[in-house]
Amino acid sequence: MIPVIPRPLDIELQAGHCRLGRPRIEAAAELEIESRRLSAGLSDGGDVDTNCSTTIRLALDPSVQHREGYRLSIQPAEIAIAALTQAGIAHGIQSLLQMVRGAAIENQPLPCCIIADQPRFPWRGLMMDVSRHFFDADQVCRMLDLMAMYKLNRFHWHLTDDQGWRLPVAKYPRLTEIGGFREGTLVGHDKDRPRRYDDRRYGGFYTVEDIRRVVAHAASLHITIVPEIDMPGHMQAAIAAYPHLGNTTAPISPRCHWGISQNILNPQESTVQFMEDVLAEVCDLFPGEFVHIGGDEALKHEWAESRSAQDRMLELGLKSEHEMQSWFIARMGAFLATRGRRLIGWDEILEGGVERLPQNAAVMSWRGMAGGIKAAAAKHDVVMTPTSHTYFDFYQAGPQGEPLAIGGMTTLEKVYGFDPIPPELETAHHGRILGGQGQLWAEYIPTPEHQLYMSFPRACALAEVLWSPKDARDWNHFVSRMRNHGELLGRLGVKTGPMPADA
Ligand code: TNX
Repeated sequence: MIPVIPRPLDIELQAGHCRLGRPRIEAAAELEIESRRLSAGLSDGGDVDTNCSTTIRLALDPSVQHREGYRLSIQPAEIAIAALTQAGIAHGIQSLLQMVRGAAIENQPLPCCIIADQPRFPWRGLMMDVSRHFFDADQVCRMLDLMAMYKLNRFHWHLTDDQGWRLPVAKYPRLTEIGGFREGTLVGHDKDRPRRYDDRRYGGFYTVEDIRRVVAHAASLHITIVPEIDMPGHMQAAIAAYPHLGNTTAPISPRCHWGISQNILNPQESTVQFMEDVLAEVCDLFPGEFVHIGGDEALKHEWAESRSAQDRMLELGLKSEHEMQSWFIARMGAFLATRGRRLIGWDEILEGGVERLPQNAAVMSWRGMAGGIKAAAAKHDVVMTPTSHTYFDFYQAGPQGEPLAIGGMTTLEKVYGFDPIPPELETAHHGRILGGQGQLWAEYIPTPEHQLYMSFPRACALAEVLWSPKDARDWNHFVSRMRNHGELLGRLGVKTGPMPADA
């Protein structure tokens, strides 16, 4: 068996074996980064037989059809990876490295074969919340490396929330100075009463250099970053820093427990301007097509209670607070369009009417798939992120014996059974489903080690769901391919969650 995850599209096993030895890598100059990564990967791949020597050739090849596809050929004395793009070469290298490391663990030579591979979906993502708990640039880069290993290619970076603002904004420094720190953190579960806090100041934020380093590292791995500035709700930290963004005069500070804040941005033109300034800096820092503006869980009580918010609603000719949220989101979409970017938001951005959503905006469907189905039918691109299958902050086992989590239960097998194309979606709209992603909400994920524990092995299952053809999916086969991966991840310093028992 070829122990590659995600399972390749097509594998032709051949007679014979390849003993790698100390391979020579031949690659054109434009594959320099990939070639270096292959050589680094091989040197930590385990014991090599130094008596024989093979050549590994990397080459761009226009006959490979898919942008991210590759062909990997393993012959007794020569290995070749061909692809249309650098990204395709990088994916081929990851497959080869998994095979080499698996073979080293099992003390077996590589079987000769020809693999022809390409992804099912273009958006194969992982979302990291760095607000509830802060994860520094090194940890982000580490996660990017692990994502690349499994061919995940979208890193959704949830940079701001009620509990902490982590993005440096030159024009509004108080966002990080004030919004980046809270006075304490909840101890135990948010549902426990009375609530207890550790009373320790907690926080942090990235520097511009941190962001640049992460963006460059992601680019070298062919991962696109999708930065998120969550608005108009989930803005308590920003309102604490700049109270004129809010609806009341009550003093507030960044939130110390979890759950949904009542604080929401006010709908005044000055606030729109402020957020445009923030997004302008986001566009300067991040090169990707999409900018995520959140839009989730924006409670509307403050708008309902505020005289000036109600006046504004009238002035704009809007009939409800939901319509006002849609108006706000549309303003952000229009601004992003002036920068050549597209807006993406959580499915609440549909609540003021799908017709109010800018036509090129995309939707992330988290409250089940219904929002995604509706958006796709209205010709919006969709990323499927339902709580039922993709919330990696939920328990993966237990709960007895597992570290405290937010709740829920998303086992590895459940993730493996996810399909981003719901059966009720008409075939004509299938192309609107860009893919899916896993969510690492961090209320109950306090450390980098714990973040990796919650991510793996579930991210492996998700990677296969998003890359491999649907009819190639086979739980028992996956479980047997997973066998080496616990050890493989262990060698990279990842302590995973429970691994599947062998079938
Ligand atoms: C809902 S999913 C949220 C997050 C929480 C998460 C916890 C979404 C768009 N919003 O703010 O962290 O639940 O599972």
